[in-house]
Amino acid sequence: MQFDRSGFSDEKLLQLYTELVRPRMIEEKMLVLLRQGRISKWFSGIGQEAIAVGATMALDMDEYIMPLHRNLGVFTARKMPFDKLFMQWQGRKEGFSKGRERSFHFGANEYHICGMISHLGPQLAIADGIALAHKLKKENKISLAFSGDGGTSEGDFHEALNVAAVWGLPVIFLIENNGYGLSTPVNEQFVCKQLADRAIGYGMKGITIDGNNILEVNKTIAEAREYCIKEQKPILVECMTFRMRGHEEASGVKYVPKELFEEWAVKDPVSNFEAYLLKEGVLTDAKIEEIRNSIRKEIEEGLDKGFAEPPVTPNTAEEVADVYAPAKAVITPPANGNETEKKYIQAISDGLRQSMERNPNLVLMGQDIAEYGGAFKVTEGFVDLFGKERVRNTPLCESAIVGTALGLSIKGFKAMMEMQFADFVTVGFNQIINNLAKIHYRWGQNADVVVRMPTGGGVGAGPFHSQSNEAWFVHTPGLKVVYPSTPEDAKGLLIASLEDPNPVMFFEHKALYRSISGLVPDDYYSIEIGKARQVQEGSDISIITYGAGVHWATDYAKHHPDISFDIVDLRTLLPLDYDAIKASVMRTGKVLLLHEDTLTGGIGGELAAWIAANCFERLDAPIGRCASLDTPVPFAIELEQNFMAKGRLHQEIEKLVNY
Ligand SMILES: Cc1ncc(C[n+]2csc(CCOP(=O)(O)OP(=O)(O)O)c2C)c(N)n1
Repeated sequence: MQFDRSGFSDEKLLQLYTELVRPRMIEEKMLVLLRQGRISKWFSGIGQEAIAVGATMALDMDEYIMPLHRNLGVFTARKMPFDKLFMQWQGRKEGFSKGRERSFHFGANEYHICGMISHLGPQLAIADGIALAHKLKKENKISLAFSGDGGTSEGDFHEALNVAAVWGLPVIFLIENNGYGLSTPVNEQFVCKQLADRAIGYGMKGITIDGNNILEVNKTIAEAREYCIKEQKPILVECMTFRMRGHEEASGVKYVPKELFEEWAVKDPVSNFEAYLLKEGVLTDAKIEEIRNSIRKEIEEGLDKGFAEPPVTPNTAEEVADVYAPAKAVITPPANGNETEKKYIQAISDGLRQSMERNPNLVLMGQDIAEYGGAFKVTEGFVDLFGKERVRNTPLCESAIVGTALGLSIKGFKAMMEMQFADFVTVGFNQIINNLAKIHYRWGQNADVVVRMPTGGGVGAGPFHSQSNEAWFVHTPGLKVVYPSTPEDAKGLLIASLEDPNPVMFFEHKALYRSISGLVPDDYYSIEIGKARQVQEGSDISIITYGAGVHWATDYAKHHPDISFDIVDLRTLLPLDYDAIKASVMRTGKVLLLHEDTLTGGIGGELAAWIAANCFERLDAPIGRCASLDTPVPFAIELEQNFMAKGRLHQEIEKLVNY
């Protein structure tokens, strides 16, 4: 292995050596503990340490890194105390995630590390968001994200690189090409010659280097950093290395030919660097002993503290409370009483515009939302008001944009992403469900992101432009799900969603956009998330509903004055307003749960269970559910009408009346 020490002082070389040895020694100790049955699982990075350490030490301490499961060297080079790290791995409360996350699936803002989720690829787009924050603030900083060779096959890899290239984001994408993805060798993973060649397809620079040579890694990443800052562009760096152990210790290494281990053992990053420094006279045997003894001591002390720490005692209230970032329940009333008649869509646009005026750190992203004004024109004229930096057309890549929104949030920005249609959320699903929703519970980082979801049918748009998919998100702790039915609520709730530090899925019914009007306060105001609206009080039948269902119910009530309806517009589906639900049931004793979403697994089922458990004595009839057919949403208008819950409303109400 050829080392080139030009530009490296003796002091720097010693520092690199110490940081390189530390993860190796920790891992060797962990492998012993694993064999003794004192720890449960270990993903080894032995043989790859030069990449994590060399890269981390080329960055400023306040530049974010998105590491993966083999990058202990990132955590140690960022000076995370070993005892706390060990407690993290052991699931202790004093670790970095209060015992909620395993191994390296955690982050810590004081160390500028954003933790991975198991899905690997989603890390990359978070780096885009962080780099975008640097770019918007004109800071000379970069972000760095890791991927394995296996991870490069994920769509998230492609999307993140493409966004970074198109937007000119200072990101270093670093591939650790260690020959295997679990048991899959690289020739079954990709057929390009080098993974760095993929950079060409994204219009960015790509280089391949020896990942086992710490000086080469450190120098390359330092230069890449300068390049990203100066050119305001991303770069792809592929580090060739080898995984000297199994995917994780239990998986074994039977699938790897023995010769490969022999070939790569000779290229070991630690022993080669040590030998080089001895030859250069930078290290002596005594100095090596001194460094290793000091690390050994640190490990032993950390283990003593870690093993002494008792297992976590569950506190259910704390577990539940930490799912969400604390949200100030400040409700802003409009400053004056002026109101204007507005369509539902205008009210949304109004709320968004006023939020942009109030929050200079709010960034809007979505397909065609800039000059074109969005598929439904919600952001028409916004570019002129706020500029293209804050009103951003995105490439067609929902997953990367949700990830970018999270990256922005980590840097203190607020982000709104417009799904062109709610149906397309499926391709951004993982980032929403697993990153946005869980991140606060996992390691205390919030996701200050609103995803706007033009939803619903009734407009003859077929199976992929008509779905009601709110129930998918209601089932995900950590999200808030808001679904207004009137212009006034749409504006006030959108403002509240943008003020809320938590991720909010904001559903806007497309069929209401231009069909519903109402008086809307002119000023900025917010409406509390989690509070239902009593549309009308009555004594015969409760209709508990939301979205288009509110209009179906009120229309029905208008045409049936002989029945006294109590209509509740839930407005927020997560968290639900159980007080309002209960109060309504208490007034009537007969309940119909109405939604446009399909029946099975819809929110009506959850509400029915809750009402049965909490209002049983007051019920005078079985709880009714009126929902759409359990089929995809058909295109032909006759079929769609047949699909829609609305067509069965009369029949379901009759059942309750006649019970
Ligand atoms: C989306 C997803 N699919 C499958 C897995 C299971 N899995 C975990 S690690 C891994 C291999 C990753 O290989 P690579 O990206 O090369 O990283 P390495 O482990 O070699 O460092 C797989 C398939 C996963 N974590 N996420």
